[in-house]
Amino acid sequence: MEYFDAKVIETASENFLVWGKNKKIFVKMSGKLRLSSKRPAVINDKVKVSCDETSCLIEKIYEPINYFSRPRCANITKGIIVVSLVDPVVDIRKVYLMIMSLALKFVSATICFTKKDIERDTHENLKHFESLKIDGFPYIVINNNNFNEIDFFAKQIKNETTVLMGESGVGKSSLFNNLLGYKKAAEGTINRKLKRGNHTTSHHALISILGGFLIDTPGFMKIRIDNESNNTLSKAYFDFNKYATKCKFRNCLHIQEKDCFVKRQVKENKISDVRYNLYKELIKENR
Ligand SMILES: Nc1nc2c(ncn2[C@@H]2O[C@H](COP(=O)(O)OP(=O)(O)OP(=O)(O)O)[C@@H](O)[C@H]2O)c(=O)[nH]1
Ligand SMILES: [Mg+2]
Ligand SMILES: [Zn+2]
Repeated sequence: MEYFDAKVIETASENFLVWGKNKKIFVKMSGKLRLSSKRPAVINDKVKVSCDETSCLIEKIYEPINYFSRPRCANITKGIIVVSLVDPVVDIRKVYLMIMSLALKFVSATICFTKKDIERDTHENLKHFESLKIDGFPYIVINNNNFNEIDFFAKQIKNETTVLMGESGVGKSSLFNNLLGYKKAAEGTINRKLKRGNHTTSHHALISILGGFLIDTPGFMKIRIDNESNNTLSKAYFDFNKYATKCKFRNCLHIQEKDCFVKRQVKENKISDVRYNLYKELIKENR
């Protein structure tokens, strides 16, 4: 029996592809781990694998720096939230929920609007840009069929482990492939210099890119923030924090409190009202 550490690079129900000992290996979770683990191994988990002559098994999942159940992934340092302008039309509330789910795990978000080539509903979309602009999140508007935004993405994902998240059909895989195309081109030159190949590059679920990793995930429609206390929720609004220090009460939730500096920022349009109203709803739902 042989043991070694590996990285999960693809998952499909009970089957996993891991990268270990400089090759791709198909594995399943060991029976013992299935019974004892609270969750399955997910993409980008670091795992301990055992191999005998016939098969390999995941024996242990190492404690990740963070874990997401939707989309399933681990050890993430950056989130790119992909939202299409049309087909489907973006629900800005879902975007903010995704930003929050990342922020709760100290992961910063970049927003990528796709399908700018399809012109419809312009007025509604402009409103979304405005609120994201006010809140200061980095964002870009792209056309996946004519992609030349590599400078922006290089800046965002360099040395990061990035997950692409968003509803089904918004263009995550298209963006992934566009970045993969860039990677292939860029690595061609590097590899020629180093005179060695890179086996992970051909993989389409997790690729190594720009000193980090990029993960494509299946889309999801629903997103919920569960089991968080109101104080945690208010802290997940990173940009509120810098104003919250000026609220009269130290544990101000920025709802009914007097002398709330955050509420004043909303009035003065320094925090978008769309985002503040969603925050209020979340706090209410959480009661
Ligand atoms: N016109 C246009 N079509 C796009 C653009 N981006 C993606 N599409 C199309 O939108 C459809 C869905 O794109 P995908 O990349 O498969 O979407 P996805 O987010 O990976 O979807 P799931 O895998 O289901 O989560 C495909 O038909 C793409 O060709 C874009 O910028 N412009
Ligand atoms: Mg896809
Ligand atoms: Zn306050």
